[in-house]
Amino acid sequence: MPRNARMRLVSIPLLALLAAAPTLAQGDTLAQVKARGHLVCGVSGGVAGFSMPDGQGRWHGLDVDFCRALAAAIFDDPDKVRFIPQSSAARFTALQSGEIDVLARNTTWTLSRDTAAMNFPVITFFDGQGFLVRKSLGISQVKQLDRATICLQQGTTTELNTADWFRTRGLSYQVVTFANSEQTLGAYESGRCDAYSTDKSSLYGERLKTAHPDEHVILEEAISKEPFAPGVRQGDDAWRDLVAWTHYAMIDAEEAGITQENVDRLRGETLSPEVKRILGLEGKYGQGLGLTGDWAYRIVHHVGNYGDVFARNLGDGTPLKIPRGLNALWTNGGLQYGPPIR
Ligand SMILES: N[C@@H](CCC(=O)N[C@@H](CS)C(=O)NCC(=O)O)C(=O)O
Repeated sequence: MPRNARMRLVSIPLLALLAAAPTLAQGDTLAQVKARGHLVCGVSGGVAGFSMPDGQGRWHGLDVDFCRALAAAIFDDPDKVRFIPQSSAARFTALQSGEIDVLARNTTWTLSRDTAAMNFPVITFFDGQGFLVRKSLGISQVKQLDRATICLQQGTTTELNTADWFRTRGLSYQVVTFANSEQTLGAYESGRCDAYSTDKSSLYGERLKTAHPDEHVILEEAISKEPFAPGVRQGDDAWRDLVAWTHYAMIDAEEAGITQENVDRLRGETLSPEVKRILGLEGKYGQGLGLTGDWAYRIVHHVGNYGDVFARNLGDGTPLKIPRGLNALWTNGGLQYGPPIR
């Protein structure tokens, strides 16, 4: 099938799904969330480090903590969130119909998604698409997957990037697609595919779910840009601001040295004007967001700064051990940069 035909096949369902969304939710999401008494957050059903329920049904991960941070800012309570798992195919309709207030689900910000029906206020994690292969294949580069069969998930950017990458290099490949990561991993493990492709950050956890993680390797290369961003509905600027500034508060706090561990102690010390503004001790910066002055303090106190959240869910102290890489602060050579709270 020519490349363009394949692209059309993949992108039309997205637009059709969005157009067919039952009732378009309207209006003031923050007011609705406050009136309801909790946030409803769309997450993935099981991506280790991003959103995954534990044995007790408690959700963990970077996306989960982002939703908890929003709840902390709004309610002073990070537990006032309901998590609703979303498949890759259904996630955008769930947002459109109002089933969820925000989509925090390892979702890549692309132009077609942004212009079809939603907004992406801020990039919370910079990623790229990778490949998991058996070590016994003896390969170290993606181009060595010429003539390979690749397992991946439907309705994702992974599908589109793979087509681009192999076709532009004149390499042949076969794709087998599945509706969720459990099926995709199952097929890869059963030997149906030579490689499992998805966002590199997801592959760290997927590899650990295999029966023998040591027998598999994530290739070094990333073949695409996958900027993960929370999704909100179009036409609600106030909610979009709050979602963006929730992330920026965590970045600015990290840059200013305000951590979950020291934030309460700091409040009693002599502080720089910048730290005072973040903690809500100077100025009225919560007002513009429809929140109290201590909104950013609440986020760090209950959930942590971005570095705390990264370390807890993805860092060296976790089984995933994902390097900060592009997600380091800009002051440390990364891309995470928060505009000033002032
Ligand atoms: N970032 C890509 C891929 C996102 C995606 O759906 N990844 C899959 C593969 S790890 C996933 O989250 N699966 C979780 C699930 O099926 O519950 C996108 O936005 O299209």
